[in-house]
Amino acid sequence: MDTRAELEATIYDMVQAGKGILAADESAPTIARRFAAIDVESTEENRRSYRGMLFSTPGLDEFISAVILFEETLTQQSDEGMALPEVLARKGIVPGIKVDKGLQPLANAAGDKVTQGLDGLAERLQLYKTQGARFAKWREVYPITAHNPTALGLEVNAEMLARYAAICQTEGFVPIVEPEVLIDGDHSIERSAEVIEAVLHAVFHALHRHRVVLECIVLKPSMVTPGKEHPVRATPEEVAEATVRVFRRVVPAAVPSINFLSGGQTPEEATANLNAMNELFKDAPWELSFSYGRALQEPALKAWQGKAENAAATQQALYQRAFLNGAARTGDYAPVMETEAFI
Ligand code: 5MM
Repeated sequence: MDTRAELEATIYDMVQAGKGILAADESAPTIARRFAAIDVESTEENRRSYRGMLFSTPGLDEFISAVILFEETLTQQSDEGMALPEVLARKGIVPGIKVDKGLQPLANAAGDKVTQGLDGLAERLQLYKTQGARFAKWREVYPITAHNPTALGLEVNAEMLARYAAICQTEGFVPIVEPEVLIDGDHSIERSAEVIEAVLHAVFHALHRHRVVLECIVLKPSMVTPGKEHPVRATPEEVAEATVRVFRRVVPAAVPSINFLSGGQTPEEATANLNAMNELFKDAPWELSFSYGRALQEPALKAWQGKAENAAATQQALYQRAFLNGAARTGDYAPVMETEAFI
């Protein structure tokens, strides 16, 4: 298969009606924080056991088309001795890999950050391909303050995402392009809209300069919401309208799928907001989907508590959130389903 055909086949498998992406690519410090919240130590065995349990959830493939993995997971095995990427692939779920190496402060742009990891990326992708990965993910992070993101931050982060995406496509990997605009702060929904529009404008300009094939990327952005400390919460309809208004201005219709991150929204908020977008904007030019980490995993982690005897409850909790977000993909979710669907 040539590279373009490989990219198209992967996009076809990743972007499916009624399905979205599970982000299970927490780096070592992040998974340690998630486990600490349930009083579980972040050992390699605990991470293997937890992720193996998630990926073996019966019926996961009904609502999940792809899973983003952390590097270590590519070489770990299930309790039955099968490589974890293979556990997913056998269910028809596409395994992918987070390839960025985390954040550093951006020099001369106080408050902004930039992601590391471009050195040797092509060679790493060649190895990851032999381990079963077919797509990659890279995250840039933008804080919102009175001064951030700076003009320099917008430019440098966009350039990093575009260089990463171009390298991925050259190696036959579909790039998930993740510009995360943080929800932290007391900013208004209007300020969030202004920043996200500027961020995406810069990102798509850079993707164009680097000749990235837009038909073969997945965009993983933040929704337009007020900051977490803003006194007024927005309704799902307000979030949907503000988000789609901005995205129509700056995301070309050639992009097949927008898979939102949850970014600190509660699982219920993330589902309701996605649902409102699909209910109100059935004519949107892109799929409006999810690539949630916390919003899919939080209830599963609470159910697990690090105990093998809670495996069935853990899988049930993940399946329920995947089911509800599957419903949100078509605008068919209702909050009442939170309690009714699985009793
Ligand atoms: C799952 O977390 C991913 C890796 O984060 P770190 O590098 O900080 O460990 C992260 O990129 C995640 O995929 C996105 O933030 C989306 O996850 P949420 O929880 O925001 O939906």
